[in-house]
Amino acid sequence: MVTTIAQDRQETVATIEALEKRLLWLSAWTIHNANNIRKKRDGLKVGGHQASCASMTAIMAALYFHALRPQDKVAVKPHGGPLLHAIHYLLGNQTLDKLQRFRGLGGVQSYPSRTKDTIPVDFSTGSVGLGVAVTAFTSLVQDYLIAHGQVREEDAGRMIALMGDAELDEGNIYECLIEGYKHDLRNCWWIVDYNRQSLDATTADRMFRRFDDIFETCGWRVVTLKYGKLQRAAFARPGGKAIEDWIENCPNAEFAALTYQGGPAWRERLLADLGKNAAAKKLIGSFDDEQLAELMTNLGGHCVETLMDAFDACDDDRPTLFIAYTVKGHGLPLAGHKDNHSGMMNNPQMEQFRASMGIAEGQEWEPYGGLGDNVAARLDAFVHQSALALKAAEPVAPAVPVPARFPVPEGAEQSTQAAFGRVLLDLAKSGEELADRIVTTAPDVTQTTNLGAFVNQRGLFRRQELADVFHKAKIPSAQKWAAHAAGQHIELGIAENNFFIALTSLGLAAPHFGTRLLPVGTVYDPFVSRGLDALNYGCYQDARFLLVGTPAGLTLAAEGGAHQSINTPLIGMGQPNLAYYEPAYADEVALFMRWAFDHMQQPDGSSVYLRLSTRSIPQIARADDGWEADALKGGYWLRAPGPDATAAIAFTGVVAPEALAAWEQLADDIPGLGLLAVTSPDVLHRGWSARRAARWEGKASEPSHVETLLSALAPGAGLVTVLDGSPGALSWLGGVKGMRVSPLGTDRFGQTGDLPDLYRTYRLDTDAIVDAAAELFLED
Ligand SMILES: Cc1ncc(C[n+]2csc(CCOP(=O)(O)OP(=O)(O)O)c2C)c(N)n1
Ligand SMILES: [Mg+2]
Repeated sequence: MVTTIAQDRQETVATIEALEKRLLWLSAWTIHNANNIRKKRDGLKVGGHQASCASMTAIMAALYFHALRPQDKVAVKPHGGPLLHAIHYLLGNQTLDKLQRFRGLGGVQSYPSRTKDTIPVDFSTGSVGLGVAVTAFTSLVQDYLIAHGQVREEDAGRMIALMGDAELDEGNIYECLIEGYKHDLRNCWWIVDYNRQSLDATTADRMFRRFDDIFETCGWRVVTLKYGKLQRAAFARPGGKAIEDWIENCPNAEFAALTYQGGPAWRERLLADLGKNAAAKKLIGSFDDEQLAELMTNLGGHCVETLMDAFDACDDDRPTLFIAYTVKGHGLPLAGHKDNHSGMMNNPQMEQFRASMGIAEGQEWEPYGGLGDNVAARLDAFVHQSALALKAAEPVAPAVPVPARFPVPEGAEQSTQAAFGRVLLDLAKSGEELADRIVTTAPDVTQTTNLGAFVNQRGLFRRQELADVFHKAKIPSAQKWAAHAAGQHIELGIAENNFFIALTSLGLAAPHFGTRLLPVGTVYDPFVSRGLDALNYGCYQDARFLLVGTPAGLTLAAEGGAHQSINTPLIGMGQPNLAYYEPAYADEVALFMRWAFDHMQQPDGSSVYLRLSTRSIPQIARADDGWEADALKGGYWLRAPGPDATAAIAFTGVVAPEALAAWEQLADDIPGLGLLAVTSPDVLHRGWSARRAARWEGKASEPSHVETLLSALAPGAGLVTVLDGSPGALSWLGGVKGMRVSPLGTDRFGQTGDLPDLYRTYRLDTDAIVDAAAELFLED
C-alpha cells in the first residue's frame, strides 16, 4: 500500500515535470513569436522575459497543478505573465490567437491584467511589490468578510503571491509586513523566485538570511528551498558535504556566471577549489559535463518534488514565505547571464530548443507537441482534473441598495469635511443595509478626517476583541473605539501605500468573494501623492472605493506648505477609473456620496475621489433640485448668465464665498455675468473629450455638458477660473468654445498664514477674482 502511494506520488511528480517543460516551451515560444516571427511595423522592441519565466516554471507547475485549491487566489510576478497564459492555454481557457498576439492590440497583455486579459486573473501585476502586498490585504479582507458573515470560514482561500526576489527591495513590502502583523495576518503565502538577479544586477550577498529574520520577526514561517532532490542526493554521497559547503559560500554573481558558462566551467572551478578533497574530486568526476551542470543548478525552486513537499507541509493558515532558490533563465541558454532580464533567445537557439523538445516545425503551438498521443492524452487529462480547472468563474455580487437621497447635514455654515462625517454618521444610525456594507479605513487620520463619529457607532474591526481601555477606565474622550469582529473600521498605521492597497483589496471584494463592500478611505489630501502608485494600481484593476482627500489646499492655512495640497485636482483629472468631485456645499457632499455608493457598484462605474476642506463656509439657499443633475455631470450655473453674457466666473470647491462675493461686486458692471460651480473638472473634461472622440469615430453624439453650459455665454466671452489648487484644472475651459481665460489657483508651494493673508498672497481672494475679471476686458 505504502509503495502504491509512493508510486502515485512519483507519477504525479513526473507528470508535473512534463507539464513544466510545456510551460517553459510555450512561454519562450510566445515571446519569440512576438519578437521574431510576427510582422513588425514600428521598429520598436516588443519584449517579454524568457529568463524570468524560465526561472519559475517548476514553482508555477507545482503550485497550479498540485497545491492550489479552487478558493485560492494568486498574484503572478509580472514578468511571469506568459506562464500564466500557457497554463490557461493548456486548460483551454486561452486561445491561440491571443497567444500569437502577445503584447499586440487585443492580445495577451505583457503583465497579467484582471481587466484586459480574458483568462481568469485574480490580481493584476506590473508595478513590482504592489502585487505582493495586495495578497496580504486581500487575506485581511477575507477575514473581515468571514467575521461579518459574508464568507464562510470553510471557504477561506489562501492568497498567494509569486514574486521576484527584487520585489523584496520595495519598501511597500515591509510596510505591509508590519500592518499584517498587527492584524494577525493568516492564509497568505509569498513564494519568492529567488534567482538572485534583478533587472540590472545580482542580489547583494549580504542579504542572505536577512529576509528570514525580517519575516520571522513579523510572525511569518520561512521555508527555504535551497537544494533540489538531485543535489540533496549528491550531498549525501562521500565528498558531497564539500560541494554543499561550496555552494553555500558561493557569491551570487559567481554562481550566476558559472551557470551561464556551463558544465566545463563548473568542473574547472570545482576542481580548483575542491580538488584536494579526494572524495569530492571523485564525486565531481562521476558526472559528465551536462550532468554536472544539471546538478549544480538543481536548486530547490527547480525541483518539482521539493516544491510539492514544501507546499504540502504547510497545510495550516500561518503566513508563509517560501524562498525558492532558482537560476534566472534556467534550462535556456540565457541561464545566469547578467544581462538576461530582457535577453532573448536568437533563432538558432530557439531552433535548438525546439529540436530538443522533439517538436516538429509547424507544431510549435501544439499544446503537447513532440509527445506521443498517449502521453499527451494523459497530461491533458491531468490538467483538466486539476483544482484550477474546477475553479468557478468570478461571481457577480448582488448590488446593495442605495437610498434615493441622503439627508443633507444641517447648518448655516459648514465645511465639506464635516458634512462628509455627518452623512456617514447619519448612515451609521439609519439601519440601511448600505451602512452595514460600508467599511472605513484611514492611515492614522481617522479623527482628523471626520471618520470618528462613524467609528464610534460601528466600532473598529479586529478578529480578536479589544477593549477600549480609556473608555473602561472612564477617561473622558470623544472616541469610543472598542474593537471587535463586527467592527466596520479598519485602522491602519501611517503608511499611505498600505492604505491604497487596502482600498484595492476591499474594492475587489465583489469579484473576489461575490459579496459587496463599500470601502470609504480618508487621507490628508497632500498625502494622496504618497500612495499614488498604489492608487493607480487599484484603479488599474478596477477596484471600487470612495477615496476622500481631506483637508485639501491652502485652506489648511496654519498647517503650512507641507500639508497644503496643490496638484491633486490634476491627479483626480488624470487618473483613469477614478471620478473626481470637489464639492463646495454640504448638499453637494450628500449628493455626491449617494451617487458614489451607486456608481461604485455599476458594471461601468468606477472609484470616486472627493476632495474636501475643513473651512466652514456659508451655505446657500436652493430654489429647487434643478442643480443636482448638472452638478453630477460636473458643473451647474450657481448664477445663470444673462442673455449674451460676455463673462463668467467658474470656481471649484471651497473658494465659493470668494467667487460669490466677486460675482456680486461685478454683476452691475458686467451685465449678465454668470457664476459657474464646477463640481468636477474631471467629469466635465472627460465628457468633452468623449464628445470629440465620438465625432472622430463618426458616432452621433450630444454636445458634452461643458459645451452646453458654456453655450449660455456669448461667443468670445471671457472666463475667470478659480480653485484652491492647480489652475490648470480649470483653465482648459477656455478651449471649449475659444474663450479668453484669467486662471486663478495655486502653482507654487503654500506657507503658513491665516486664510485672508494666504488667499490674498496667492490671489484667491475676492479682489483677485475682480481684478482677473477686469483683465479679461483690458487685454486686447
Ligand atoms: C515599481 C517598478 N519599478 C521598476 C520596474 C521595472 N522592473 C521590472 S522587473 C524588474 C526587476 C525584477 O527582478 P525580480 O523581481 O528579481 O524578477 P525576475 O528576476 O524574476 O525577473 C524591474 C526593476 C517595475 N516593473 N516596477
Ligand atoms: Mg530575480
